[in-house]
Amino acid sequence: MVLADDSDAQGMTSLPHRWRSPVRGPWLTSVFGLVLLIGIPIEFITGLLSYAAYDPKLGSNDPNPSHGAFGLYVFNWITEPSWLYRLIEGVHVVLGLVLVPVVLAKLWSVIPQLFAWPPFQSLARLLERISLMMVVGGIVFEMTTGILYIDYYQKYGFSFYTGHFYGAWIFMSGFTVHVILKFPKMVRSLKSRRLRTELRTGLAGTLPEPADDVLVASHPDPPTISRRGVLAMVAGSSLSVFLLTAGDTIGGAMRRLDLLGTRVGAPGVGPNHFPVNHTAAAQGVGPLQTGAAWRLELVGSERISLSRDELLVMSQLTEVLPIACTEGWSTVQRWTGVPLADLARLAGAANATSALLETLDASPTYISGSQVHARQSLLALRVNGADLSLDHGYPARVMIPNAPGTHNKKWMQRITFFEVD
Ligand SMILES: Nc1nc2c(c(=O)[nH]1)N[C@H]1C(S)=C(S)[C@@H](COP(=O)(O)O)O[C@H]1N2
Ligand SMILES: [Mo]
Repeated sequence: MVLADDSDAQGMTSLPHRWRSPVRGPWLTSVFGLVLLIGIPIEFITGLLSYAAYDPKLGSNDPNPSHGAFGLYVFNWITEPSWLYRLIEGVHVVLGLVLVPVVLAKLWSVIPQLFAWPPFQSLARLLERISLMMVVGGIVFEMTTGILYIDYYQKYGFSFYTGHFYGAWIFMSGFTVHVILKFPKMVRSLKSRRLRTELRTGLAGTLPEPADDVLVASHPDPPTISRRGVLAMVAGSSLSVFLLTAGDTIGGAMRRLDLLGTRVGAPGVGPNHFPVNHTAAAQGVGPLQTGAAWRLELVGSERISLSRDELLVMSQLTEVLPIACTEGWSTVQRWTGVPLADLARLAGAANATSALLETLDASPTYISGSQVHARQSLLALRVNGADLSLDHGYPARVMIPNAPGTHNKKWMQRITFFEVD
Protein backbone atom coordinates (compact mmCIF):
# COMPACT_ATOMS: atom_id res chain seq x y z
CA MET A 1 0.00 0.00 0.00
CA VAL A 2 1.30 3.44 -0.83
CA LEU A 3 0.63 6.06 1.78
CA ALA A 4 -0.47 9.38 0.43
CA ASP A 5 1.68 12.39 1.11
CA ASP A 6 0.67 13.37 4.62
CA SER A 7 1.98 16.92 4.59
CA ASP A 8 -0.49 19.47 5.77
CA ALA A 9 -0.79 23.12 4.86
CA GLN A 10 1.96 23.97 7.35
CA GLY A 11 4.38 21.52 5.83
CA MET A 12 4.31 19.12 8.75
CA THR A 13 3.87 15.42 8.83
CA SER A 14 2.06 13.58 11.53
CA LEU A 15 2.20 9.86 12.04
CA PRO A 16 -0.36 9.07 9.36
CA HIS A 17 -1.39 5.55 10.20
CA ARG A 18 -1.81 6.09 13.90
CA TRP A 19 -4.55 8.70 14.10
CA ARG A 20 -7.57 7.33 12.29
CA SER A 21 -10.62 8.85 13.97
CA PRO A 22 -12.80 10.40 11.26
CA VAL A 23 -14.33 12.95 13.67
CA ARG A 24 -11.03 14.53 14.67
CA GLY A 25 -10.59 17.86 12.90
CA PRO A 26 -10.19 21.62 13.33
CA TRP A 27 -13.93 22.29 13.75
CA LEU A 28 -14.33 19.87 16.64
CA THR A 29 -11.08 21.06 18.24
CA SER A 30 -12.28 24.66 17.92
CA VAL A 31 -15.56 23.92 19.69
CA PHE A 32 -13.62 22.61 22.69
CA GLY A 33 -11.17 25.50 22.29
CA LEU A 34 -13.96 28.05 22.45
CA VAL A 35 -15.36 26.56 25.66
CA LEU A 36 -11.89 26.68 27.22
CA LEU A 37 -11.27 30.19 25.91
CA ILE A 38 -14.27 31.29 27.98
CA GLY A 39 -13.71 29.00 30.98
CA ILE A 40 -9.98 29.35 31.55
CA PRO A 41 -9.87 33.14 32.04
CA ILE A 42 -12.66 32.71 34.63
CA GLU A 43 -10.47 30.11 36.37
CA PHE A 44 -7.46 32.43 36.29
CA ILE A 45 -9.31 35.46 37.64
CA THR A 46 -11.16 33.57 40.38
CA GLY A 47 -7.87 31.86 41.26
CA LEU A 48 -6.00 35.16 41.63
CA LEU A 49 -8.84 36.65 43.66
CA SER A 50 -8.77 33.59 45.89
CA TYR A 51 -5.08 34.21 46.61
CA ALA A 52 -5.82 37.90 47.20
CA ALA A 53 -8.46 36.91 49.77
CA TYR A 54 -5.67 35.52 51.95
CA ASP A 55 -4.42 39.09 52.25
CA PRO A 56 -0.87 38.10 51.35
CA LYS A 57 0.50 41.31 52.81
CA LEU A 58 -0.37 40.07 56.27
CA GLY A 59 2.15 38.21 58.38
CA SER A 60 2.45 34.57 57.50
CA ASN A 61 -0.78 34.25 55.51
CA ASP A 62 1.09 34.17 52.24
CA PRO A 63 2.97 30.94 51.68
CA ASN A 64 4.59 32.47 48.57
CA PRO A 65 6.87 35.03 50.20
CA SER A 66 5.87 38.40 48.74
CA HIS A 67 4.94 36.72 45.46
CA GLY A 68 8.01 38.22 43.80
CA ALA A 69 7.03 40.04 40.64
CA PHE A 70 3.58 38.48 40.90
CA GLY A 71 2.63 40.29 44.11
CA LEU A 72 0.19 42.46 42.25
CA TYR A 73 -2.29 42.79 45.07
CA VAL A 74 -2.75 46.51 45.56
CA PHE A 75 -5.98 46.36 47.51
CA ASN A 76 -6.96 45.15 50.96
CA TRP A 77 -9.34 42.24 50.63
CA ILE A 78 -12.90 43.52 51.09
CA THR A 79 -15.29 42.34 53.82
CA GLU A 80 -18.57 42.92 51.96
CA PRO A 81 -20.57 41.34 50.50
CA SER A 82 -20.08 38.37 52.81
CA TRP A 83 -20.93 35.83 50.08
CA LEU A 84 -18.37 36.99 47.50
CA TYR A 85 -15.50 34.66 48.46
CA ARG A 86 -17.94 31.75 48.61
CA LEU A 87 -19.01 32.52 45.04
CA ILE A 88 -15.44 33.02 43.78
CA GLU A 89 -14.11 29.81 45.30
CA GLY A 90 -17.21 27.78 44.43
CA VAL A 91 -16.94 28.87 40.79
CA HIS A 92 -13.19 28.23 40.74
CA VAL A 93 -13.41 24.67 42.07
CA VAL A 94 -16.66 23.54 40.42
CA LEU A 95 -15.89 25.10 37.03
CA GLY A 96 -12.36 23.71 37.23
CA LEU A 97 -13.78 20.21 37.71
CA VAL A 98 -16.46 20.70 35.03
CA LEU A 99 -13.76 21.71 32.53
CA VAL A 100 -11.77 18.50 33.06
CA PRO A 101 -13.75 16.48 30.45
CA VAL A 102 -13.44 19.38 28.00
CA VAL A 103 -9.68 19.57 28.54
CA LEU A 104 -9.34 15.81 28.04
CA ALA A 105 -11.43 15.97 24.86
CA LYS A 106 -9.39 18.91 23.58
CA LEU A 107 -6.14 17.04 24.25
CA TRP A 108 -7.51 13.96 22.49
CA SER A 109 -8.56 16.05 19.53
CA VAL A 110 -5.09 17.57 19.01
CA ILE A 111 -2.99 14.46 19.57
CA PRO A 112 -1.76 14.38 15.94
CA GLN A 113 -0.48 17.95 16.40
CA LEU A 114 1.38 17.03 19.59
CA PHE A 115 3.24 14.28 17.75
CA ALA A 116 3.79 16.24 14.54
CA TRP A 117 7.26 15.81 13.08
CA PRO A 118 9.63 17.64 12.69
CA PRO A 119 8.72 19.52 15.86
CA PHE A 120 9.64 22.90 14.40
CA GLN A 121 10.91 24.37 11.17
CA SER A 122 10.98 28.06 11.95
CA LEU A 123 11.24 30.41 14.89
CA ALA A 124 7.47 30.90 14.84
CA ARG A 125 6.93 27.13 14.98
CA LEU A 126 9.48 26.79 17.79
CA LEU A 127 7.62 29.46 19.77
CA GLU A 128 4.39 27.63 19.13
CA ARG A 129 5.85 24.32 20.31
CA ILE A 130 7.18 25.90 23.51
CA SER A 131 3.85 27.56 24.22
CA LEU A 132 2.15 24.23 23.56
CA MET A 133 4.36 22.52 26.12
CA MET A 134 3.47 25.22 28.65
CA VAL A 135 -0.23 24.86 27.86
CA VAL A 136 -0.40 21.06 27.96
CA GLY A 137 2.01 20.63 30.88
CA GLY A 138 0.43 23.59 32.68
CA ILE A 139 -3.17 22.44 32.41
CA VAL A 140 -2.35 18.88 33.44
CA PHE A 141 -0.37 20.23 36.41
CA GLU A 142 -3.11 22.67 37.49
CA MET A 143 -5.85 20.05 37.19
CA THR A 144 -3.85 17.41 39.03
CA THR A 145 -2.72 19.61 41.91
CA GLY A 146 -6.21 21.12 42.25
CA ILE A 147 -7.95 17.75 42.40
CA LEU A 148 -5.39 16.25 44.78
CA TYR A 149 -5.74 19.31 47.01
CA ILE A 150 -9.50 19.15 47.39
CA ASP A 151 -9.16 15.44 48.06
CA TYR A 152 -6.64 16.08 50.85
CA TYR A 153 -3.76 14.35 49.09
CA GLN A 154 -0.84 16.67 49.62
CA LYS A 155 2.07 14.32 49.74
CA TYR A 156 3.96 15.84 46.85
CA GLY A 157 7.17 17.60 47.69
CA PHE A 158 5.99 21.20 47.37
CA SER A 159 3.32 23.48 48.79
CA PHE A 160 0.01 23.37 46.90
CA TYR A 161 -0.34 27.16 47.19
CA THR A 162 3.06 27.83 45.69
CA GLY A 163 2.75 25.18 42.98
CA HIS A 164 -0.79 25.99 41.87
CA PHE A 165 0.00 29.72 41.86
CA TYR A 166 3.18 29.68 39.79
CA GLY A 167 1.83 26.79 37.70
CA ALA A 168 -1.07 29.05 36.75
CA TRP A 169 1.27 31.84 35.63
CA ILE A 170 3.33 29.47 33.50
CA PHE A 171 0.18 27.95 32.04
CA MET A 172 -1.36 31.36 31.34
CA SER A 173 1.79 32.59 29.56
CA GLY A 174 1.63 29.60 27.21
CA PHE A 175 -2.15 29.93 26.95
CA THR A 176 -1.89 33.58 25.88
CA VAL A 177 0.64 32.82 23.13
CA HIS A 178 -1.42 29.81 22.07
CA VAL A 179 -4.63 31.86 21.81
CA ILE A 180 -2.92 34.63 19.85
CA LEU A 181 -1.48 32.09 17.42
CA LYS A 182 -4.60 29.96 17.07
CA PHE A 183 -7.44 32.46 17.32
CA PRO A 184 -7.76 33.14 13.56
CA LYS A 185 -7.78 29.41 12.84
CA MET A 186 -10.36 28.82 15.54
CA VAL A 187 -12.70 31.44 14.08
CA ARG A 188 -12.18 30.09 10.55
CA SER A 189 -12.80 26.51 11.68
CA LEU A 190 -15.90 27.37 13.69
CA LYS A 191 -17.33 29.04 10.58
CA SER A 192 -16.53 26.01 8.43
CA ARG A 193 -19.43 23.96 9.83
CA ARG A 194 -22.76 24.73 11.46
CA LEU A 195 -23.33 23.46 14.98
CA ARG A 196 -27.02 22.96 14.26
CA THR A 197 -26.27 20.75 11.26
CA GLU A 198 -23.77 18.71 13.27
CA LEU A 199 -26.31 18.15 16.01
CA ARG A 200 -28.69 16.73 13.40
CA THR A 201 -26.10 14.43 11.81
CA GLY A 202 -26.06 10.86 13.04
CA LEU A 203 -23.42 8.19 12.63
CA ALA A 204 -24.29 7.35 9.03
CA GLY A 205 -23.76 10.92 7.84
CA THR A 206 -20.49 11.45 9.73
CA LEU A 207 -17.70 12.24 7.27
CA PRO A 208 -14.20 13.57 8.04
CA GLU A 209 -13.46 17.28 7.84
CA PRO A 210 -11.50 18.40 4.73
CA ALA A 211 -8.14 16.61 4.73
CA ASP A 212 -5.97 19.74 4.37
CA ASP A 213 -5.28 19.95 8.10
CA VAL A 214 -2.83 18.14 10.36
CA LEU A 215 -5.65 17.20 12.76
CA VAL A 216 -7.63 15.35 10.09
CA ALA A 217 -6.79 11.68 9.58
CA SER A 218 -5.32 11.03 6.18
CA HIS A 219 -6.55 7.44 6.34
CA PRO A 220 -9.70 7.60 8.41
CA ASP A 221 -11.44 4.52 9.73
CA PRO A 222 -15.21 4.31 9.41
CA PRO A 223 -16.91 6.35 12.14
CA THR A 224 -17.90 4.64 15.38
CA ILE A 225 -19.32 7.84 16.89
CA SER A 226 -20.78 10.99 15.33
CA ARG A 227 -19.59 14.50 16.13
CA ARG A 228 -22.79 15.09 18.04
CA GLY A 229 -22.04 11.88 19.91
CA VAL A 230 -18.63 13.24 20.92
CA LEU A 231 -20.14 16.56 21.96
CA ALA A 232 -22.91 14.81 23.92
CA MET A 233 -20.36 12.59 25.66
CA VAL A 234 -18.21 15.53 26.74
CA ALA A 235 -21.16 17.73 27.70
CA GLY A 236 -22.74 14.81 29.56
CA SER A 237 -19.51 14.16 31.45
CA SER A 238 -19.23 17.82 32.44
CA LEU A 239 -22.86 17.91 33.52
CA SER A 240 -22.37 14.75 35.60
CA VAL A 241 -19.29 16.24 37.26
CA PHE A 242 -21.31 19.37 38.02
CA LEU A 243 -24.22 17.45 39.52
CA LEU A 244 -21.96 15.18 41.57
CA THR A 245 -19.77 17.93 43.03
CA ALA A 246 -21.60 21.28 43.10
CA GLY A 247 -23.77 20.31 46.08
CA ASP A 248 -20.67 20.79 48.20
CA THR A 249 -21.01 24.52 47.81
CA ILE A 250 -24.58 25.10 46.58
CA GLY A 251 -25.98 23.04 49.44
CA GLY A 252 -29.67 22.34 49.92
CA ALA A 253 -31.08 19.30 48.13
CA MET A 254 -28.04 19.23 45.83
CA ARG A 255 -25.83 18.18 48.73
CA ARG A 256 -27.53 14.79 48.57
CA LEU A 257 -26.36 14.32 44.99
CA ASP A 258 -22.87 15.23 46.01
CA LEU A 259 -21.40 11.75 45.55
CA LEU A 260 -18.02 12.95 44.27
CA GLY A 261 -17.89 15.86 46.68
CA THR A 262 -15.51 15.68 49.58
CA ARG A 263 -17.67 17.04 52.39
CA VAL A 264 -20.65 14.69 52.34
CA GLY A 265 -20.83 14.04 56.06
CA ALA A 266 -22.09 16.43 58.71
CA PRO A 267 -21.16 14.92 62.07
CA GLY A 268 -23.05 17.47 64.17
CA VAL A 269 -26.68 17.17 65.28
CA GLY A 270 -29.52 19.70 65.55
CA PRO A 271 -28.37 23.30 65.08
CA ASN A 272 -24.80 22.03 64.70
CA HIS A 273 -25.73 19.73 61.81
CA PHE A 274 -23.47 21.08 59.08
CA PRO A 275 -20.18 19.89 57.55
CA VAL A 276 -17.03 19.60 59.59
CA ASN A 277 -13.66 19.69 57.87
CA HIS A 278 -11.25 19.30 60.76
CA THR A 279 -12.87 17.60 63.75
CA ALA A 280 -11.81 18.33 67.30
CA ALA A 281 -10.51 14.78 67.64
CA ALA A 282 -8.42 15.10 64.49
CA GLN A 283 -6.96 18.38 65.74
CA GLY A 284 -6.27 17.02 69.22
CA VAL A 285 -8.70 19.38 70.95
CA GLY A 286 -10.71 18.00 73.87
CA PRO A 287 -12.68 18.93 77.01
CA LEU A 288 -9.46 19.33 78.97
CA GLN A 289 -8.62 22.53 77.09
CA THR A 290 -12.17 23.70 76.36
CA GLY A 291 -13.80 23.08 79.76
CA ALA A 292 -14.50 25.48 82.63
CA ALA A 293 -10.86 26.56 82.85
CA TRP A 294 -10.88 27.95 79.29
CA ARG A 295 -10.26 31.67 78.92
CA LEU A 296 -9.83 33.89 75.89
CA GLU A 297 -6.80 36.12 76.08
CA LEU A 298 -6.92 39.56 74.46
CA VAL A 299 -3.67 41.42 73.87
CA GLY A 300 -3.51 45.08 72.86
CA SER A 301 -2.18 48.01 74.79
CA GLU A 302 -3.80 46.06 77.61
CA ARG A 303 -3.87 42.38 78.34
CA ILE A 304 -7.12 40.86 79.59
CA SER A 305 -8.64 37.44 79.76
CA LEU A 306 -12.32 36.50 79.60
CA SER A 307 -14.27 33.38 80.46
CA ARG A 308 -17.02 32.14 78.16
CA ASP A 309 -19.65 33.40 80.61
CA GLU A 310 -18.08 36.86 80.59
CA LEU A 311 -18.18 36.85 76.79
CA LEU A 312 -21.83 35.73 76.80
CA VAL A 313 -22.97 38.74 78.86
CA MET A 314 -21.33 41.23 76.50
CA SER A 315 -23.51 42.76 73.78
CA GLN A 316 -24.15 40.04 71.16
CA LEU A 317 -24.45 40.23 67.39
CA THR A 318 -26.14 37.69 65.14
CA GLU A 319 -25.07 37.37 61.49
CA VAL A 320 -25.75 34.87 58.71
CA LEU A 321 -22.30 34.09 57.36
CA PRO A 322 -20.78 31.40 55.16
CA ILE A 323 -17.81 29.21 55.84
CA ALA A 324 -16.26 28.94 52.39
CA CYS A 325 -13.27 26.61 52.29
CA THR A 326 -10.49 27.00 49.77
CA GLU A 327 -11.34 23.44 48.77
CA GLY A 328 -14.60 24.70 47.26
CA TRP A 329 -17.20 23.44 49.74
CA SER A 330 -19.19 25.91 51.79
CA THR A 331 -21.98 26.18 54.32
CA VAL A 332 -24.06 29.16 55.47
CA GLN A 333 -25.17 29.39 59.12
CA ARG A 334 -26.48 31.93 61.63
CA TRP A 335 -23.78 32.85 64.13
CA THR A 336 -24.10 34.78 67.41
CA GLY A 337 -21.29 36.27 69.43
CA VAL A 338 -19.28 39.37 70.33
CA PRO A 339 -18.26 41.84 67.58
CA LEU A 340 -14.48 41.64 67.03
CA ALA A 341 -14.30 45.44 67.11
CA ASP A 342 -15.67 45.41 70.68
CA LEU A 343 -12.92 43.01 71.73
CA ALA A 344 -10.29 45.24 70.11
CA ARG A 345 -11.63 48.22 72.04
CA LEU A 346 -11.61 46.20 75.26
CA ALA A 347 -7.95 45.36 74.70
CA GLY A 348 -7.15 49.03 74.22
CA ALA A 349 -6.61 48.64 70.49
CA ALA A 350 -9.62 50.44 69.06
CA ASN A 351 -7.62 51.33 65.93
CA ALA A 352 -6.15 47.88 65.34
CA THR A 353 -4.55 47.61 61.91
CA SER A 354 -4.23 43.82 62.07
CA ALA A 355 -4.68 40.96 64.50
CA LEU A 356 -3.17 37.56 65.13
CA LEU A 357 -5.63 34.75 65.89
CA GLU A 358 -4.18 31.89 67.94
CA THR A 359 -6.00 28.64 68.59
CA LEU A 360 -5.83 25.59 70.84
CA ASP A 361 -4.71 23.44 67.90
CA ALA A 362 -1.89 25.80 66.94
CA SER A 363 -3.10 27.02 63.56
CA PRO A 364 -2.57 30.78 63.79
CA THR A 365 -3.59 33.29 61.14
CA TYR A 366 -3.45 37.03 60.65
CA ILE A 367 -6.46 39.15 59.78
CA SER A 368 -6.48 42.73 58.57
CA GLY A 369 -7.68 45.83 60.40
CA SER A 370 -10.66 46.05 58.07
CA GLN A 371 -11.58 42.49 59.05
CA VAL A 372 -11.33 43.37 62.76
CA HIS A 373 -13.65 46.33 62.26
CA ALA A 374 -16.01 44.81 59.69
CA ARG A 375 -19.69 45.21 60.59
CA GLN A 376 -20.23 41.42 60.56
CA SER A 377 -16.97 40.15 62.11
CA LEU A 378 -17.57 38.34 65.35
CA LEU A 379 -16.27 35.94 67.93
CA ALA A 380 -19.07 33.38 67.64
CA LEU A 381 -20.18 31.57 70.80
CA ARG A 382 -23.41 30.14 69.40
CA VAL A 383 -24.71 28.90 66.07
CA ASN A 384 -28.35 28.66 64.97
CA GLY A 385 -29.45 29.46 68.50
CA ALA A 386 -27.40 26.72 70.23
CA ASP A 387 -23.96 26.60 71.80
CA LEU A 388 -21.22 25.76 69.32
CA SER A 389 -20.44 22.05 69.30
CA LEU A 390 -16.87 21.05 70.04
CA ASP A 391 -16.34 20.18 66.35
CA HIS A 392 -17.57 23.61 65.32
CA GLY A 393 -15.16 25.43 67.58
CA TYR A 394 -16.52 25.49 71.14
CA PRO A 395 -15.91 27.57 73.28
CA ALA A 396 -15.47 30.35 70.69
CA ARG A 397 -14.82 30.70 66.99
CA VAL A 398 -13.95 33.74 64.89
CA MET A 399 -16.26 34.43 61.93
CA ILE A 400 -15.14 36.93 59.32
CA PRO A 401 -17.34 37.97 56.40
CA ASN A 402 -16.07 37.22 52.87
CA ALA A 403 -12.90 35.47 54.02
CA PRO A 404 -11.47 32.03 53.17
CA GLY A 405 -12.85 29.43 55.58
CA THR A 406 -9.45 28.83 57.09
CA HIS A 407 -9.61 32.33 58.65
CA ASN A 408 -12.75 31.38 60.60
CA LYS A 409 -10.71 30.05 63.46
CA LYS A 410 -12.20 27.54 65.87
CA TRP A 411 -11.14 26.85 69.49
CA MET A 412 -9.83 30.40 69.94
CA GLN A 413 -7.22 30.97 72.57
CA ARG A 414 -5.72 34.40 72.04
CA ILE A 415 -6.27 37.49 69.88
CA THR A 416 -3.38 39.92 69.61
CA PHE A 417 -4.29 43.30 68.13
CA PHE A 418 -1.60 45.41 66.46
CA GLU A 419 -1.77 49.15 65.99
CA VAL A 420 0.93 49.88 63.44
CA ASP A 421 0.72 51.32 59.93
N1 LIG B 1 -8.59 26.12 65.07
C1 LIG B 1 -8.91 25.75 63.81
N2 LIG B 1 -9.77 26.49 63.11
C2 LIG B 1 -10.11 26.15 61.85
C3 LIG B 1 -9.55 25.01 61.23
C4 LIG B 1 -8.63 24.25 61.99
O1 LIG B 1 -8.10 23.23 61.51
N3 LIG B 1 -8.33 24.64 63.26
N4 LIG B 1 -9.93 24.70 59.93
C5 LIG B 1 -10.30 25.85 59.13
C6 LIG B 1 -10.77 25.54 57.80
S1 LIG B 1 -9.62 25.00 56.67
C7 LIG B 1 -12.06 25.79 57.42
S2 LIG B 1 -12.54 25.63 55.82
C8 LIG B 1 -13.07 26.19 58.40
C9 LIG B 1 -14.21 25.25 58.39
O2 LIG B 1 -13.74 24.01 58.76
P1 LIG B 1 -14.56 23.10 59.77
O3 LIG B 1 -15.62 22.45 58.95
O4 LIG B 1 -13.54 22.12 60.24
O5 LIG B 1 -15.09 23.97 60.84
O6 LIG B 1 -12.57 26.24 59.70
C10 LIG B 1 -11.29 26.76 59.82
N5 LIG B 1 -11.00 26.93 61.20
MO1 LIG C 1 -10.54 25.04 54.65
